[in-house]
Order: sequence, then structure tokens, then C-alpha cells
Amino acid sequence: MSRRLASTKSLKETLQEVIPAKQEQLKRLKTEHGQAVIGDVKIENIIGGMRGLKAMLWDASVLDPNEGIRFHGLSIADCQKVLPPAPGGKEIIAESMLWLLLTGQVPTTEQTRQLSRELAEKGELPSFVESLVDSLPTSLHPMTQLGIGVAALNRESAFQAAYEKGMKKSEYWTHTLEDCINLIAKLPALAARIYRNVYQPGNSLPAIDEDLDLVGNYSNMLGHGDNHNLTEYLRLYIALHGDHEGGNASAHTAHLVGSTLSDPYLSYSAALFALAGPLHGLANQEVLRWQLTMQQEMGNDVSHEDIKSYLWKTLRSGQVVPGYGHGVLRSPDPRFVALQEFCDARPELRNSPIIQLVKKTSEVAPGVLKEHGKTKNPYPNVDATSGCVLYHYGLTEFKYYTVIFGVSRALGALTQLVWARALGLPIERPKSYSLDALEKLIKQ
Ligand code: CMX
Repeated sequence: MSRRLASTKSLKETLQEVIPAKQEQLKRLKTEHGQAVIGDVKIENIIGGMRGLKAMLWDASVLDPNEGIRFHGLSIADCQKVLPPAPGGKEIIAESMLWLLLTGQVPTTEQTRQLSRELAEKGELPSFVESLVDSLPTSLHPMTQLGIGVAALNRESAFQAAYEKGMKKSEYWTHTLEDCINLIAKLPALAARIYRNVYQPGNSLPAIDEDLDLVGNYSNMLGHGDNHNLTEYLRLYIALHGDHEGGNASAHTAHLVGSTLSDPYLSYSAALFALAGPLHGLANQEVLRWQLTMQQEMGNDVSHEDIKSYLWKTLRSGQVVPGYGHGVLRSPDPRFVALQEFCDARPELRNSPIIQLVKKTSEVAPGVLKEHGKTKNPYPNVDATSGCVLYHYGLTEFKYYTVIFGVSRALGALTQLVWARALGLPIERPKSYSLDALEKLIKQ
């Protein structure tokens, strides 16, 4: 992992430099250690959603159960120290996180600005996609609209066009990169258009400002560009949520579909429909709903004891406490910690009743969940606070929250598509068994 370089190399040039060493590393692993055993497959893995099975290559980030996520070895705190922010901002931005995820290197400020400009230049939607999205009923869920829009963008796929002409395998990654950058560039305009159509019909979208970063433009197009604190929050949230290693449902879906050589637009469209599931991308809205109900029932001036009894009420009614627990993490999610620090540093959030309630709940819930004794991780995850901050800042449309997550997750999922093509990874095809076949295997 290289630290910040005094370089003006473009993203593609930087990738061109780092890819050969990774290709060598992969070749060495395959030829010298292809038969090395790194774990067992248990029946519980097969019937338990492949939980815990070490079966995927994902290079940009690794999730440690106790430390949380690291992006090419950098913790969130490290990233906050070294990744260049937007002009006039302090938070990590999508461009610097994307550069890190793709290349394993910390970009210079100039490289980040160049990437911002490139994304802004490529940010406009083709007019047929605008007409398509405008023609969708406003009652159609924003995530369905986002998936449709992203899939339609594949008419522009450089990968598909080159594949039809018969490109060499060694050229796959360059066309994939072109598509991925183009898609990331267009996501804010697409996502904002959906927001305006559904929630503010008749309001036209501002033009993309080539001097602004990706999320600065997104915030502008959502109609919140004059709220610097919300824009900064969106920057942090979108950068932090960009990647969470490979096994989560959206990232894995992009990887699986991409492995068939479907282009990045189709692959990421599929990923968005995985993200739209209530077990995956919707938790932030569930937390908000739950905390608002708590607030309505108990008022703003609640004690720790009041929250404790509310938590037990939720648990006794057979529901999960939203925003707590995790499939991999076994300690407080550092993304939650980073968002809490963001809240603590701003008076309007420190004084916000909903944010105060989130904080108080996080002081009580782990003890209650430990006493309840079911969840393997009684600590808050990122979603314990993420939607509540949006709500405080006036982005109150719950159903839209997963769309923002969808803009974010593209950073990691599309990074991995570039690498999968650069490393020549094959089509995914795990072996499956029937229940009877499993019984037979056990008897053997
Ligand atoms: N409240 C109450 N019970 C919980 C719980 C919670 N927050 N989290 C887990 N449990 C329960 C499970 O439902 C399970 O119960 P059963 O044995 O009756 O099925 C038991 O504890 C063991 O679950 P686990 O192994 O600890 O957790 P899983 O890996 O199965 O599930 C997750 C992980 C996130 C789905 C789960 O913790 C949950 O439902 N949390 C609330 C929803 C949420 O916040 N989701 C956001 C996840 C954030 C992200 O993915 O980034």
C-alpha cells in the first residue's frame, strides 16, 4: 500500500502501473498454492446462506469482525486523515475513496480534482434515459426506477460494443473501467431525477457544475446544495458506505453477474435490486421509523430506563432492534462511530432530538441485547444513525434512502468489476447439492 504520491498520473495510468503486479500475485497463488486448504465447508455453511465461507476474491477491502472495515489496509480513521476532501470541505469524498479502492493508492489533491472534473463532464444522462425515467409512474419505488435507469444506460456500454467487435481478453479491463467511470458519473443525475420526479414534481434539475465534486453536484441536484453540512454528511456517508468487502448481497450480485461478462450497467443494475431487499439496504429507513415511533410514544425527554423498557417491548414482540447486529462485525461498527463523531462535532446535530435519541439508545441497547442473549453482535451498525441524520437535515423521504446507498455502493462493486476483468477471473459457478445428496455425503 503506497502512501500519497506527488503524482499527476491519471486513474487509468495509475491502474496500468499496478495491474501487472497483482496479475503476477494471482498467478503465483494459483500455481504455487492452488491446492492449499484454508477452511472447511460445513453443512451449516450450505444451509446458512454461505455465512463464514471463505469463498470469494475481493481485493479492495477486508472486514475484520472486531476492527471493522479496512480499505486496502486503511481504517476509516486513516482514510479521514489522508484522503483529500472536496474544496472547502473536510470529509472524505467519493472520488478519493474510488481512487483508493481502484488503485490501492492515496490520490493527490490534484488527481482527485481531475477525477471530479472527469465525472462532472460525463455526468449528463442520455436524453432517452431521461424520457424513460420521466415516463415511470411516481408510485414505482425509487429503487426500481434506479435499477431500470442503470440497466438502460447499457446502450452506451463500451465493453459490450468492443466485445461484439471481438476484443482481446487483455483489453477487457480498460473498457470495463470506461463503463464504470461513466456509470458512477451518471448516477447522481439519475438518482436526483428520480427524487425530483417522485417528491418534487415540476422542479427542474440544476446543471452539473464542473468545479464541484460528485456528491456536491448530487446534493445540488437534490435541492440541498446550499446546506453545506448536509452536503458534507452525504460526502462522508457515500464514501464510507462505498465498500464493505465482497460477500454482502449487492456487491456479490454485481460480481456474480459481471462474471458472465455482462457489462457494468447490467451488473450494477442487478446489484441494486439486491440492495432493495429489506434485509440489506432498507435498514436505515427501518431505524428511523422505529426511533420516530419511540419518540412519539415517549417524547423527547426520555431516560435510559424508558429506552430500556422500549427495547424490551420491541424484543418481546418478536422484532429485531433495527440498527443493531451484523453478519460479520462483533464490535461497534466504525462507520457508526464515524457518523456519531460527525454528529458530535455539529451543534445542530448535537441538539437534534432524533440524534440525541439515537445516541442515548446506543448507550442502552448493547446491554439489553446482551441480556436478551440472541444476537452475536449487540452493538450498533452504520444504519443505527445514517437515516436519522438525513431526516434531521430535511431529507425526510424514507423510501429514497436506499437510492443514496445505491449511489454509494457503486464505488466498491464497480471497482471489483474492473479488477475481476484485469485478473481474468472466471464465471462464478459454485457446486450445489440437494437435501438428499447432502444426507448421502454425511453417510459417506
Ligand atoms: N435484535 C434482536 N435480535 C437480533 C438482532 C437484533 N438487532 N440481531 C440479531 N438478532 C437475532 C437474530 O434474529 C437471530 O435470531 P434467531 O436465532 O431467532 O433467528 C439471532 O439473533 C442470531 O443472529 P446473528 O447471527 O447475531 O445475526 P445474523 O448474522 O443472522 O443477522 C443482521 C445479521 C444484521 C441481519 C441482524 O443482526 C439484524 O437483523 N439486525 C437488525 C437489522 C439491521 O440493523 N440491519 C443492518 C445491517 C447493516 C449492514 O448489513 O450493513
